[in-house]
Amino acid sequence: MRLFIGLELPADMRRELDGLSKLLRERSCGGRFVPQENFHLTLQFLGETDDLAGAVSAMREACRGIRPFRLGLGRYGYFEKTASGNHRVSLVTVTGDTGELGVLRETLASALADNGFPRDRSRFMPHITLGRNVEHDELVAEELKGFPLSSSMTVTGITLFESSRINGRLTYSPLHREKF
Ligand code: 2AM
Repeated sequence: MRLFIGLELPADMRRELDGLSKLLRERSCGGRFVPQENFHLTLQFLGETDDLAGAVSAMREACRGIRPFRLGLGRYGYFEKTASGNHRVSLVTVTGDTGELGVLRETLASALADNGFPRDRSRFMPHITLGRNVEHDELVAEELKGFPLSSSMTVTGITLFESSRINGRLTYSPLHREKF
């Protein structure tokens, strides 16, 4: 199965992101957009693996020293090319206790390596993906960057997701939640 570990986002935050995503759809041509229910923040992509027990054990180890922390939505941006091989990722940055988020990602990366997963050496650039290969010009990017985003959340745990197609729809199913 195709697995990744990330943060679930509260409904009000996903609604706010969907407002920005609607404007992005109006102002751009083409691209694949993430539906509101799939918005999340990826901490570690595991890829194809059946080692559920190893992933859960790494999550448990990683969360041991972590305390709840706050994150908020930053603003619209995009990467031209990402670790996942997409040519352009339209995204929203995050604000708040990003230092704590970085520590969580690091401890998770180490715990996964200790549990036999390949060490992920890619640079962590925390973001929430809105769409892939979405085309727009700089003027539109400036307008989107001005879109007001104000919701925030307390992060109290991490989630192991399975990514699969159910009736043709890309679905992220939570398999395990580890609280801290
Ligand atoms: P992205 O949003 O930055 O593209 C589930 O597929 C999540 O795992 C996506 O949000 C995606 O992050 C990330 N992902 C998918 N394929 C990946 C890959 N090959 N390498 C790294 N991350 C990947």
